[in-house]
Amino acid sequence: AKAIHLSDYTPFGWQISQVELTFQLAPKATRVTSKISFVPNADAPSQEFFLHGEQVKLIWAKIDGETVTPTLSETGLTCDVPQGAFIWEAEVEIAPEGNTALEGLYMSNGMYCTQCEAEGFRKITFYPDRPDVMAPFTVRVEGDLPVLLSNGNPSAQGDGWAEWTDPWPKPAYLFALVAGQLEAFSDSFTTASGKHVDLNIWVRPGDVEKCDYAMDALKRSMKWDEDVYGREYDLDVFNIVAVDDFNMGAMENKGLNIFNSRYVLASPETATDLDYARIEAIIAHEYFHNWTGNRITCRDWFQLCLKEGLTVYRDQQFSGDMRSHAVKRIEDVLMLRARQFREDNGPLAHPVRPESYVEINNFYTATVYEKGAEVIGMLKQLVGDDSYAKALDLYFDRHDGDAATIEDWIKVFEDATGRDLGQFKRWYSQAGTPRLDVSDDFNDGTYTLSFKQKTPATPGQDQKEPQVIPIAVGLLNPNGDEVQPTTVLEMTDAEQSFTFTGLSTRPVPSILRGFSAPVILNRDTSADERAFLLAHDTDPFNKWEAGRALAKDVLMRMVSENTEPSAAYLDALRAVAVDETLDPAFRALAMGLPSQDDIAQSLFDSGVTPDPDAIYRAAKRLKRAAAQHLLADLPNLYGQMACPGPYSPDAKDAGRRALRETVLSLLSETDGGAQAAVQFAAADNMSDQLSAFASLLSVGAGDDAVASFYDQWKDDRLVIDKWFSLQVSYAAPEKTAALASELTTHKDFDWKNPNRFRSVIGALSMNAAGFHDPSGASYTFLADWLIKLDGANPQTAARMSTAFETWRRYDADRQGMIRAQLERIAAQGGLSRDMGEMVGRMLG
Ligand code: DPP
Ligand code: ZN
Repeated sequence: AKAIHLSDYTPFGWQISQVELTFQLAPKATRVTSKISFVPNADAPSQEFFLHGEQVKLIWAKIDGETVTPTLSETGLTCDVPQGAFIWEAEVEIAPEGNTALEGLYMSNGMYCTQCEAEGFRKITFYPDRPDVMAPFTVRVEGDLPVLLSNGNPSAQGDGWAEWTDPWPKPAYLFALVAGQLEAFSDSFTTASGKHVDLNIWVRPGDVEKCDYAMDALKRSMKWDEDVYGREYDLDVFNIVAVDDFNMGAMENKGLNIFNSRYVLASPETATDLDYARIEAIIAHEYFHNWTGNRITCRDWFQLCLKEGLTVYRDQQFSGDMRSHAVKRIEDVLMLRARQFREDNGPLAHPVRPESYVEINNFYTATVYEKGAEVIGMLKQLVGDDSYAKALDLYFDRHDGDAATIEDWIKVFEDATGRDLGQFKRWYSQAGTPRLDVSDDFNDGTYTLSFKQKTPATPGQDQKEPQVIPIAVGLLNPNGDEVQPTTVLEMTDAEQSFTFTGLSTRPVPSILRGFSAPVILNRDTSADERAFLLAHDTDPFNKWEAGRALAKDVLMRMVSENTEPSAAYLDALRAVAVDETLDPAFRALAMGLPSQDDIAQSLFDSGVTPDPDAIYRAAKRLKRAAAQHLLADLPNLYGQMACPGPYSPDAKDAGRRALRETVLSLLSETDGGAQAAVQFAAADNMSDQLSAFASLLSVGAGDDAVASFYDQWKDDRLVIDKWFSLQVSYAAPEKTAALASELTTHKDFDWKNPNRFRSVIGALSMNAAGFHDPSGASYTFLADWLIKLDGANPQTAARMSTAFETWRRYDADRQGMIRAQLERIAAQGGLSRDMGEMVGRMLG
């Protein structure tokens, strides 16, 4: 398949003033009639009239009422058209029932729904399916179902039909249609200017009582976007629909968001604290897209980070405001390192704004989303809060209704601040995680910090230029008092030094506070200094980071030198665990060990070939040592962190439960799961039940729980997803592949459902030691399933293939086995464009 390049962008030759669609729904043969008013685009070069269309059967087409015979191809049609404005009409037939790719119009449990981002609309009808073509839509839905929904406001309805009008011009990827046997959980919101908005969350009957938290999150999001960004909602109704079969988390279709049901439905009995937090964040994310994505959209798919980076940044700000900024920042960085750093340091590395792609679905990545959000956070630090607010106002003002670019985005910051951001733009074009080496010097009251930045080569980019790196720094004196509050150093050169004067003693530096830039900081730091910062740093992120670095140093030495767990670390761990001045959520995060994948990457970076078994054993050993060291404190802490009263998903109680979970998991190492079994039996909420279940599985005492959990929850698909995934996540390395394989024969294993597929095959790829078991069984198992799923759902299959992206870190045997699997996939006949591109890049 051919690559598409950013540099080849040309505007479409026409604009569309109006779209009218009629759907006659039928599972095997849905008819779609379109009437589209085209007007020549004076700004575009002259070109052939081409409409995208895939897997749609053309019944007839007319131009200005006269039948025409277009030339059809696999990807669309061309047709002779008049010089000036004209009206295109066509009728096509599509088959939603057979659509297992879950892109375009498809069916999920008897309900019709759509997913059009990025290029699914072309599977619904012939259309210029590109984001820079924006138009107002009117949609008539006909079908023998009680609920018939589309974008915008309801404009008319009757028996078996409904008509929707969306006055806001939008690109086709924001189109949505839903029809089914649905019930609404309803509420309303009054905007700052007094406009009444009906809010509905549409779910299957029986799920209505699981919508209150999502609704509450929606109302808080609407209010927050008014308060913080001055953005009001712009339609009379906002609908959300929960569907069980969905490739992604959720989708921001104008006025009709469609969600993977796992990010909507929650009750204390069935959803964990983490589920609640994710629901809040994703409801907010999709709602915030109404301004950053929908009112201002992307000119082309290379600009995806324009809407995603900004919207992730906004949802992170929101979650921080709703919960705790310190905890949220640590969680976001954990995720960034786990997913984006991993991507950025392997064969799939690409810039935040890629310059070419074969299949755009492969670029909905941690780099575009999470690094895209980091870039905005850096921009805000560099210009300051007031200028950020000014620039955003200008962005909304200047670009409302536009399909914009990163250049437009940067320009509003330049115009609002008078700064030249030319160098900053490299964050969008250079892939790879910059390494920041630090050295320091103290002389005569002057403290000097010297930095060197270097970004490793990534595919297609051998040479990197220096980037603008905001380095937030504070200084402590040896008593632990802050002698220099946080200041942001602006590094622009490859090597640069900064001085602090008037100091009476050599300070202890706290560098990259708040994780002010997405870089890897290298500095020789003693365990004592890390322990000092863990105890005294006033910056909560760096306080946590000091403990994390300490744990990482210890684990890496345990792996590569087979040392004993260090006493200094265990003492520091205990100090944090029992420090009642610290937020329990923070303590839980500070007590967590770095992931095995993270250790593997760090070993690899330091020139050591990581052995996943050795890492697994060292992590186990360290956990046991920690459990022994804290033994006297654990029962007490466990009791202290109980949450009296009815379950509340708020951050305070969730933090206590998180710490209690950490304590329980340590306790289980010493009591063989006795306390966990008690908690499992007594739990009245899913957080407590699942954490007990995990502890039992992790010490190999989970058999009874596996059986009883299934019996209790067999009718709740979202909970059964957890049942599948937890077993695989905690399987012993040599048993992981066999267990996963056995679970795929379970009667509830529905491989065409993406959530269920991920709960087994995805969990396998996240169980580091199990996935990399030296037998290679997991590699073969994963490849078999990727091949099978690719035939039905290329998008989800391709995403899951990233399990192999780290393959070059490992020893020759493992590399050989993974390469063989990648080559086996590549050799399949009829491989999708999605999978073909991914495998090709990984084999690179
Ligand atoms: N645009 C969606 C989201 O990120 C993904 N398709 O919310
Ligand atoms: Zn998004």
